[in-house]
Amino acid sequence: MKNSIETLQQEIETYVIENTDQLETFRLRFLVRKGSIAGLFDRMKDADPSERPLYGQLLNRLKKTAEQKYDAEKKKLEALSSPQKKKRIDLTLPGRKDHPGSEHPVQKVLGDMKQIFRAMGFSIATGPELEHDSYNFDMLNFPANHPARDMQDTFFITREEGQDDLLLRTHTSPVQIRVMLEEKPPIRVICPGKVYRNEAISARSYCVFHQLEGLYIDKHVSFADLKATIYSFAKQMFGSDVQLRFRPSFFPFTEPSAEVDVTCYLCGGKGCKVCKHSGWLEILGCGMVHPNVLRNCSIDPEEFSGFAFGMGVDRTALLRYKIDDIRLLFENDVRMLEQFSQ
Ligand code: 2U9
Repeated sequence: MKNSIETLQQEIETYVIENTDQLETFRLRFLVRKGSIAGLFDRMKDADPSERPLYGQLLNRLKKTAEQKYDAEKKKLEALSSPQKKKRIDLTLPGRKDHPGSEHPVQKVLGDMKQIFRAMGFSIATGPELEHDSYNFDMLNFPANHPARDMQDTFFITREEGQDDLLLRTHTSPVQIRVMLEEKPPIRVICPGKVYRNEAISARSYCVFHQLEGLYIDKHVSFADLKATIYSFAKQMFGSDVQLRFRPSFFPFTEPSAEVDVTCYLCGGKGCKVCKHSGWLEILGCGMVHPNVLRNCSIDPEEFSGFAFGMGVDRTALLRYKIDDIRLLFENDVRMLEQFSQ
């Protein structure tokens, strides 16, 4: 008797009901007056009286299982077939809002810069952000005691006696070194990317920022070529009415070197808070590639010359989109990013 109850219990639990016919077969098999559960109740009278309470309990549980399964499966089948519950598409509903993401303000500015240089015949090169000390400093003619090499300014990753240290690049110039080592002139590349400096973080400066540098090497490249390229770039980028001025400067990797200002494109050169009432905004640094740098890359400075330039991208993004804190560019807060979805 106990075995029969257990076998039936298992049969009920594993019984597959996928349609109304199977549901009805289930009902007829187990739940009707002449079904198998009722049959077992009838057999109770032949059992040992001392065991009847236990069998009664087991049979009641069996009956309950069958009834619950029947009810649940019936509900499921009804839900599937009921016309109101069937999923119908309401074509009058407004569409769901799309969240396609948006281009980051820095990428928008970088995109414009790249486009201008691409049209002038520059190709784009990228390289690793984790760099060798030699590519970041030595090959670029930085003297051994240059302050930029200081732990205070540069994020060194490894520093081992007698080995080339690894660091987070402080400019994208090592990418141009890699290009010069691999390709022969003429070379005309721009190198956009992230760079790292160990600086105090504030609304105006951050430990990571974006640069775009450029390099042009060929026979007879002159400072006039540099000026023409920068003029063309600045007028396309900041407005055809901006004026430029070149101020003498110094970088280890260029000689002569200059810094370039444009008339403030926010106040038209009249003077405002952004240009600190000077009427000018500094946009980039540039110069003729130092002969030592060419030599370090096995390019003969007697045969070839070149110019290079470098600019920060983030400040232009801040000014263009009226963002007052550089940190907002790196936090990826969707409330900020959503504002650039057009
Ligand atoms: C090679 C040779 C020369 C790249 C240059 C600058 C001048 C420059 C700064 C602008 C603002 C960096 O983002 S910033 O802080 N850059 O002033 N960069 S010339 O010169 C090179 C690069 C590579 C092989």
